[in-house]
Amino acid sequence: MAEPQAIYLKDYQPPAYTVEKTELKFNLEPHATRVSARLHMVRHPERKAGQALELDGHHLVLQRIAIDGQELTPGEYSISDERLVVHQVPERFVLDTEVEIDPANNTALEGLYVSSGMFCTQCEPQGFRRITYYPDRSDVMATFVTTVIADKAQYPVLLSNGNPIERGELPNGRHFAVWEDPHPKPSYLFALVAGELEKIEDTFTTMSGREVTLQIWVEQENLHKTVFSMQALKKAMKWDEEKYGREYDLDLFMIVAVNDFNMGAMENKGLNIFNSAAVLANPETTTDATFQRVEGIVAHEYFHNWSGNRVTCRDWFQLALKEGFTVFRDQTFSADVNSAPVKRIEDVALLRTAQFAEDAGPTAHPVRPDHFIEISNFYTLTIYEKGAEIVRMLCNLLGWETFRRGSDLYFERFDGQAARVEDFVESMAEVSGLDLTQFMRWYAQAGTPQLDASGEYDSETREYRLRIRQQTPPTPGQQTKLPLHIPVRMGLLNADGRDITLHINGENFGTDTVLHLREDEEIFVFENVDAAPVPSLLRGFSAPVRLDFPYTREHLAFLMKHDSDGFNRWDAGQRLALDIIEDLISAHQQGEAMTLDARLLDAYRYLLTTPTDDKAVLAEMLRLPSEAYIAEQQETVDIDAIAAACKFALKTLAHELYDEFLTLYRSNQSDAPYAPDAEQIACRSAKNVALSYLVATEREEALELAQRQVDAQHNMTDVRAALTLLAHSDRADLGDPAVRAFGERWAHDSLVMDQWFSLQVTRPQKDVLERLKFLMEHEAFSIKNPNKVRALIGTFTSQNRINFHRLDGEGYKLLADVVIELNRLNPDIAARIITPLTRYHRLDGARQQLMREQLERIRREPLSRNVYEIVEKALA
Ligand code: B3K
Ligand code: ZN
Repeated sequence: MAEPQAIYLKDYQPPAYTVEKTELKFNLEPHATRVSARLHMVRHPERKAGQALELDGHHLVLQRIAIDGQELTPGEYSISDERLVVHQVPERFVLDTEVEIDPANNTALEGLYVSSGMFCTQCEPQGFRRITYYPDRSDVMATFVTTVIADKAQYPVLLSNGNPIERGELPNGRHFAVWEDPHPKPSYLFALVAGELEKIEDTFTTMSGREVTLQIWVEQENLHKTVFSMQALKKAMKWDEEKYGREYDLDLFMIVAVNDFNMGAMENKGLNIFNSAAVLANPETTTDATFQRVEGIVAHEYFHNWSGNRVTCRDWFQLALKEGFTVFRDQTFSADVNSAPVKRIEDVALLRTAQFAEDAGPTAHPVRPDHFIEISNFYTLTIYEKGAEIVRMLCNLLGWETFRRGSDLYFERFDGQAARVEDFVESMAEVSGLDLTQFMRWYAQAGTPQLDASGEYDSETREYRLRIRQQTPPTPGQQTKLPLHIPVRMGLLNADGRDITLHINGENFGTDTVLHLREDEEIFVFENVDAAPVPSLLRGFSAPVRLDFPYTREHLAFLMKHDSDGFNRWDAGQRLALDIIEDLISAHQQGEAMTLDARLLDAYRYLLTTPTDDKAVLAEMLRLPSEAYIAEQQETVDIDAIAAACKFALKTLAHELYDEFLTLYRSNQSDAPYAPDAEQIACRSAKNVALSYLVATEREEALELAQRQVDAQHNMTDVRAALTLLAHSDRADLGDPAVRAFGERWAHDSLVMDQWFSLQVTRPQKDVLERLKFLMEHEAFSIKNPNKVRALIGTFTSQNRINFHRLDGEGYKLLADVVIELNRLNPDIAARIITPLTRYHRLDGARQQLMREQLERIRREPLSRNVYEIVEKALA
């Protein structure tokens, strides 16, 4: 195979010919679907006349081609696996093609495929070229009319984008439906669904008084799991009107749930297609965390209607333009309708573990990459989460009102167009008058900036001097970095724990301000300071950076209690725990006995005994930093020492504070009917965190509480939490039967079986890999279903660090086997699931060697572009 070639942003050119109107006709058959396309095309005004017409088309079988009604002879065009070239075309013409495709054998789940007997599509980023010949790029925006024809008995429901305009019967038991989407859109937003589906329906009246019909289409047995998503959709529609002034623009909005789906969901115009795991929810089967995830994803896809669909991306290098902004929008929505501080804590925790790791690893890339081999590999935490942090920084720099005006300007100016990152940032610069030139570097430089801060108090001058240095580490292909414009929100606390008023250059900045760091190093001088203060830095996590300050443990305990910024109170607690766990890690490495610094106990005792009305935040504060987060802080990662230290810290806290945890557990018990609302979620979260400590003591009483919580079957959040604790304990006599019973009870529910798989492969026991292999033979498992692969393999390799990194290399070998198989079936999933194998650079020599061996074994296979690109980077 020829080596896949990279594509560069600097080579961008508009297409030679663009499409104004697209008419499609699908004659659906699982193994032989006929797709006819009539494209009304015209030369792009910026491209010179007389050029050949090049269309994308991935492994299509051409049946017919005509221009302006004239069939072409074979000499007039040429075809390869990826392209159709017509050597000569007029300035304006109508192109007709007909191709045949095989959706039933489409295991890549891109383009048109069959999932649980229904036809569905996934076209972003480049799936449409698997359906028909087309300029499959986001800067070609056309209106669509789509006719779907299928067997009526098997596929009674026929859906596509836009509004239904006609339907009827055909001979031989077939029927048809015609859909028209009046909003010009790129091909990646095309969607089609055909199957035996049922719907729930509701309506939403927009702010201008139009009534929109809302439908959620699912398999009949899932109808009872749609109510929550419908509510979430309505909330999101209302929120986008109130917050951003954005109204929905069609008379119909549909969501369809499908079982085989590579990602969470897809924002196709008027017809969002969802992974069933991201839309179906019910108290009996769904945990609080999943309810919140579902709500966030429903909102995210809906918000794309403006940030992504009405204004789309000029090219795929601009992916963060829609994803960063839309994630920021969904984060703000979730914060508004749930616990805002917990939402921020969760988002930052994800960023600091997973995104920082990506930014420090072999696949690090800028939020706007300048080249790629396979764009599907760039649906990453960097594009999504760091992209959202950049938009958040802009919002904080401008203030909400001005940011909103910038957003209005952007939507108005680029409506119906394909835009670039510059267009968004320049809209923000224009409304605010700010110079955002240096800020643009956030999009261009990969790597997480490191901030080193230190403070000095001068009692003579009554000045506090805060020195901050910034430095972004080298990343692949980017050896040197320029200083960024970094907003550092901060305050200074006096000895009583109160914020003091900040004076800089004689000016009063109140008690909380944003410092603008622009140089490699800057000193900020605060005047009129009575005594040495404790700085609270990077409040609300005002920039996606690592920040070090030489805090003592006393400082951290003090900030944990007193900081007026809720996020920084949590973060101080995390820093304190991390610092103390790092001592335990050293002790373990030196073969010494571990002892837990009493300051962590005191901090926990304080948290457990001080009344609070924010139980959700309390629960977060009681959680120790994750092993993944701790690993992120280490130069050389010692998998075993981290696990031993965490276990020791957990058990010590649990034994010492048993009564306090028990009180917390008991005081949050409730028999109230389940609701996934913020107040109940907070109680369950506090209760289940308490239970995790109680069970860590292995006392009979604690195990009984867990057992009773499982038996009560009150809701899935409680059952899953307690069952996981039992299954992970050393008490196989309790864990095994409970796990077995759960598996039998839920054998009919595929989404619950995913949870059942996950909770078993996160067990710390040494035989877990063998159990995993056994579970891969289970009838509920299928390597072709991405949810199953994620539940078993993904969960194991990313969350069961100690067993994945077994020293005999069996964990790595298993992952490589799966990657090799998926490389053939579903390259997108193969290239995602491989990630843990690429993160070997900071491990010990023996493990590095074992992991590289597996990567090299994969490299010897005939590889998809997806896996090729990742493996090449990992081994570079
Ligand atoms: N835009 C889609 C992602 C599609 C990815 C395809 N490989 C989901 C989202 O971000 O809303
Ligand atoms: Zn998105």
